[in-house]
Amino acid sequence: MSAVGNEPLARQALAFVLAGGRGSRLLELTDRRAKPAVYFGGKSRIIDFALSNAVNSGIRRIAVATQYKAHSLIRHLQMGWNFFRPERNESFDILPASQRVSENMWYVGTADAVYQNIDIIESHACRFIVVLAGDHIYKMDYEVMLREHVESGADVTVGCLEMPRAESSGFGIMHIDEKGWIHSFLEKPKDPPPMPGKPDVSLASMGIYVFNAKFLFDQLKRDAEDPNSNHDFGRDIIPYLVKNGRAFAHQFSTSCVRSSSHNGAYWRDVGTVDAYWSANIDLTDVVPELDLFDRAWPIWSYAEITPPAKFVHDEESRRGQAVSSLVSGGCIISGAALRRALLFTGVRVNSYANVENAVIMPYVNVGRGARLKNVVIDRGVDIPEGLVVGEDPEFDAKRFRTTEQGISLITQPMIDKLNT
Ligand code: ADQ
Ligand code: ADP
Repeated sequence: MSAVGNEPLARQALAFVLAGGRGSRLLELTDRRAKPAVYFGGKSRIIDFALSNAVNSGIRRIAVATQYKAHSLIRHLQMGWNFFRPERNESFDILPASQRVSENMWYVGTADAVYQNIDIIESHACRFIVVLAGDHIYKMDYEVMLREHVESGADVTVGCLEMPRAESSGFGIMHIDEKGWIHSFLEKPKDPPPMPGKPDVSLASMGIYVFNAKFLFDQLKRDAEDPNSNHDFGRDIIPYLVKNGRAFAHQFSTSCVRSSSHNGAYWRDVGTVDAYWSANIDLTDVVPELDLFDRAWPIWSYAEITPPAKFVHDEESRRGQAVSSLVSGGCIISGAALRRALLFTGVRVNSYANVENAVIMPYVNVGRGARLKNVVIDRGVDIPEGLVVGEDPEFDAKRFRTTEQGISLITQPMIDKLNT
């Protein structure tokens, strides 16, 4: 075997992370930031999962395409992910839309986001391009997928997983043969076809792809000249290759996770406020499905230096505690009681406050005596003293953004309106 043959395939790959989408079903959470920049899990942002997977898999060349409301995302990437060194054959490129081909040109679709940066990617002379979405929560070893891609001899390998058919109409749905070759691919079908013998299950694309680099560049150039194309991987490139090329399916399973955790093949598209709330609150379970404490597969991030979380016992109220909760650095829980709460950095909860089933983003202040239940609170919100949320659904719906599951999303403009 040649020297190159012994090298992990990940070291011959560039990860291209698509991080331009808004994620509009997250409502006000993505008013000011792109979905990949939304906070998750107490210390991270959503994009940290795909980037950590890339780094933990051994990939050392990463490019991130940004578009919608990218300011906080770019700041996060610069602060937290700026440790790649060209002299070690590493690179980290942030590629904002509208600055490349022409000044007015935004990325039309996901394939166009790669196409517009082809010269930069080509300059890294990689053998494989791993296209990733920057908006999913999961742990996955892309080296396993790369190996399958090489062994099968495919032009493209698509990551996929089984999913309840009823929940799968927002995904690319495929049929594969017993060897794993993809025979059909429908992007977001209204009535998703089931897997053979499994009427309630469909095989869904995770929106992640491995290509041989040269092959991808040729396909992107072909696609760029097609006037009928939307220049999108899911709508154009993948369906075309399923018909005209060799497209292989890589099935996401526990064997794709090289880590000591018990969590199996955890994957979430936290696309709605309900899904976002649940995935965060699940982390307060005794043994959560997603193990953030797993040192074999750390989730890297930009972390502010903060003092430890502090719990102040108030003699009068006899409170000052959080149970079944995750509390980040810089938080002060003073004379308040928390249950099943996830607190990001720098949150303050003041005396007599009661907080339950709550996801609270950085630097929120919860005023004295507030009672908050089933909430997601955006960064920096100042919750007034005595505010009650989660006890009267009709009243909540008038003041805040309430979801099907009865979660209230609270932002500062909503609080400001209470007083006018
Ligand atoms: P969607 O997730 O709906 O479906 P899309 O909206 O294109 O596809 O987003 C894919 C990724 O690209 C996201 O991470 C998003 O942030 C980013 N993105 C979107 N537009 C972009 C742009 N113009 N520039 C840069 N980045 C952009 C896709 C596939 C489906 C698959 C699902 C899995 O098309 O087949 O099932 O992902 O979630
Ligand atoms: P983060 O995603 O880091 O929480 P912020 O909540 O500070 O970021 O804001 C996200 C982005 O929105 C910022 O990077 C900034 O560009 C913009 N922004 C922040 N506050 C305001 C505001 N009050 N009005 C308009 N834009 C804002």
